[in-house]
Amino acid sequence: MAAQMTGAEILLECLAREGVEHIFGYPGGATLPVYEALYDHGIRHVLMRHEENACFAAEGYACASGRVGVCCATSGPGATNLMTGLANAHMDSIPVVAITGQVSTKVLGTTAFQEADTFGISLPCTKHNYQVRKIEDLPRVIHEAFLLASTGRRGPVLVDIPKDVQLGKARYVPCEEVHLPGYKVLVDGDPAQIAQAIQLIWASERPLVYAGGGIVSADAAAELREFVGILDAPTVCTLMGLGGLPAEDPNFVSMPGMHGTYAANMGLTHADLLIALGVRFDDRVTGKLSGFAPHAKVIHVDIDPAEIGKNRKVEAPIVGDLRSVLQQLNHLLRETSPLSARRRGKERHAWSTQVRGWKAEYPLVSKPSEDVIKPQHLMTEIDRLTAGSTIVCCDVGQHQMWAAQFIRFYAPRLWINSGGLGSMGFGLPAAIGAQIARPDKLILALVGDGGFQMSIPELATIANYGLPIKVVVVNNGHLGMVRQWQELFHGNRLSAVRLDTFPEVSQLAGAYGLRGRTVAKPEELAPALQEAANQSGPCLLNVQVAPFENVYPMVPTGAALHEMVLEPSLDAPGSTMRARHVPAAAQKAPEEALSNTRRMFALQVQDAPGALQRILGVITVQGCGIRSLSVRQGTKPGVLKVTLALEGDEIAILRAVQQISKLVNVLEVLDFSRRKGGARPKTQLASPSGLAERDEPRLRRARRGSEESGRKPQ
Ligand SMILES: Cc1ncc(C[n+]2csc(CCOP(=O)(O)OP(=O)(O)O)c2C)c(N)n1
Ligand SMILES: [Mg+2]
Repeated sequence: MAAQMTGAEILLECLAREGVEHIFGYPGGATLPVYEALYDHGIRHVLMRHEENACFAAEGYACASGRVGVCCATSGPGATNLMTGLANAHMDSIPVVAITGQVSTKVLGTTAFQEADTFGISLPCTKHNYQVRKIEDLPRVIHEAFLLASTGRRGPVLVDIPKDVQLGKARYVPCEEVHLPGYKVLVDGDPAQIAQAIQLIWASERPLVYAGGGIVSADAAAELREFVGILDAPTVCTLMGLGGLPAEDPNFVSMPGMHGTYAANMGLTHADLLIALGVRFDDRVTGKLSGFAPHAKVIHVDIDPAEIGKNRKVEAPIVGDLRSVLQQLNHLLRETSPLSARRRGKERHAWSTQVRGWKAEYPLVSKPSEDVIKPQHLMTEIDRLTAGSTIVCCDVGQHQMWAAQFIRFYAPRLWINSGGLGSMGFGLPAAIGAQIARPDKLILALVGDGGFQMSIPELATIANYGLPIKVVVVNNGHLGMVRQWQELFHGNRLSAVRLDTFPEVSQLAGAYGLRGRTVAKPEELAPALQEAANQSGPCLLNVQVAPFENVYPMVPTGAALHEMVLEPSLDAPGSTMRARHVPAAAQKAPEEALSNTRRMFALQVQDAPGALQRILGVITVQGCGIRSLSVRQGTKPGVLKVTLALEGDEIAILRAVQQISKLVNVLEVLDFSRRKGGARPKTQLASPSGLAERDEPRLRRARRGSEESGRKPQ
C-alpha cells in the first residue's frame, strides 16, 4: 500500500506530473506546508518580491515557452496581491495556474487572520477557480486546472487550498484521466462553414487578414504564413499578434488600430473581406465600431464561440483551434486556387499594390536628433540590435506603442506585453519569467520610467538568480501616455504626470550588485545598447529620451480608423518634434511671449458649437498672443474662415495650430507667413492617394475644401 502523503506533497506530485519545473511565488503562513514540501523537491521555486510580480513572471514564462506558468501566494494579502496578474492573464488568454493558501476549513468564514474570499474575488478574473475542501480532491482538481488553463481559450485558473488540507494526510491516488463533461473544445472547424469561408475568400477583391494573439497561443504561425502566402493577401497583426506573421513577410503590413500605421488602418477601411483570426475586435483596434471595416464581409475564426459576433456581425463564423482550422483552409485553398485565384487576379493584384503603396507613402519614420534621444530612435536601435529574434518584454505606455511600431519580430513568442488590461509593472517581472523559460535567449525588459518604479524590487530577484536580463528604461520623465492624453484632450493641463524624482541609476543598480548607467546623448545610444547585449550578466540602462514626444499615428477615441491623425507635419525650423512644451501652469508673461515672431494663418473650420472657444483656448494655453482675429463665413455653408495673426514663440505658435486641428474640424490651413517666402500653403495632415472618394481620410476631403466631413472627437 502506498505511503501516506500530506496534501502539500500531493500538490507538488501533481505539479511534477504536469511537467512543472518552476513556481514563481512568495510564501506566508497559509502556505507553510507547501514551502516545507518544496524544501527538498525537484521543482524550483523562484522567490519574487511581490505576488503580483509572481503572477506576471508566470505569464512571461508561459508566453515565452507556450507552457503553463505557475505562481503561488499565501492567503489574504498574498492572494489579493495576485489579482491584477490574474486579470491580466485572463484578458490576454495566458495559461496560468495560481495556487493560493487559505485559512483552515474549520475557520473559513469567521474573518480569521489573513482570511480573504479568494474564491469570490478571483471569480471574474480567472477562467475557472476552485477551493479544495478535501485532500482526496486535490489530484483531480490540479489536473483539471492544468487542462482548463492550457486548452480551448487559454487562461488563468486559481486553486485555493486551506491549510488543513495541505497538512492533512492521505494515500496518494493518481488521477489518470480528467473528465469535464460540460467542457467541450472544438478543434476542427465545421466543414460547411469552412466551405462558406472559401467561397467568400475567392469572391473577394480586397481581402485583408487581421491576425491576433490567438495565432500565437495556438502555435499557428507556420499555418498563418502558408495561408497568407497562398492568398497573397495583406496582413495586419494586432499588438498581441506581433510575430504571428514574420515582419519580413512581404504581406505583413503592421499593427492596426489606435497607434497603428496608415497602411494598416486604410487596409481595414477599404477591405471588402476581413479574415479575422484569433482576434476579439478590441476597441483599441476598431476605433468607432460603426466606421470599422465598413465595406467588409467578415470571416471570424476563434476557439471561443463567445467572441464570435460579440462586437461585429460576422458572415462566416468558424469555431475551432486556429492551427487546425488554418490547416483545413490551406488544404482547400490549395485545391481550389488553380481555378479560383485567376478570377479576381487583377483586382487582387491592384489591392496588394495599393496597400504596399500606402505603406511606402506613409511609413513610420524615426528622425534621430543630434541633441536628444528620440524614443523612436531608441526603438530603431533596439530593432537593429535584436534583428527580429530577441525576446522583448515590454511594459505599458508610450514606449510600448513605439516598440510595437518600430521593433520587428520574425517569430512568435518574442514580443511579450500586457495588451488587454494594460498593466503597468508587467514588463520587468515578465522578463524574469521569460528568462527562466528561455535561458538560451537574450531578453530585454523594455520599461517606462513609471512602470519601472513599480518593479524596482524585482531587481533583487534578477540579482539573486543572476538572470542576464537587460533592463532598458525609456525615461521621458513622465507618465508619458497619460501626459499625451492630457495634452491632446484635456487642454494641456498636465496634472500628476511628472516623475520628477528618479533614482541615480548606477547607484540603484550598484545597490543590488548590478551594472547600471544612464545614456543621454544620441551618439552614445547604439554603443551602450551593444555593450549591454555583449555583457554576460544583467544590466540596467537608463535611456533619457525626449520628454514631450507624442505617439503618432493616433486615432482619437470615438473616431473611426480613417480619421487617424498622422504625425503633425508642420515642418517648423527645429521640427515640431523638438517643440518645447509650455506647461499650462508655467506660461510666460504676455510681454515675453510676444517678443519673438508674428505669423498669420487662415483656417477653414467646421462651424460647430464651441469651435471658436476651443481655438482661443488652445492659443492661450500655448502662451501665444493674438494680434488680430477675424471670423467670416467660409467658402461653403457650415464652414467658418478664421484668420489669425499670432505673436510669440515660433514653436508655440506652430504647436497651437497643430493642437487646433486636433480639437476642431479643420478643413484647410493657409499659412500666409510661409506664402510670402514662396512656400505653398500647407494643410496639416498628409493625404492618401488612389482612394475611392467615399472613404478618404478627412484630410483629403479637407484639402479639396469639401463640405463633407467626419465628426471631430471632442
Ligand atoms: C497599474 C496601472 N496604473 C495606471 C495605468 C494608467 N497608465 C497607462 S500608461 C501610463 C503611463 C506610463 O508611464 P511610463 O511607465 O513612464 O511609460 P511612458 O508612457 O512614459 O512610456 C499610465 C499611468 C496603467 N496602465 N496601469
Ligand atoms: Mg515615462
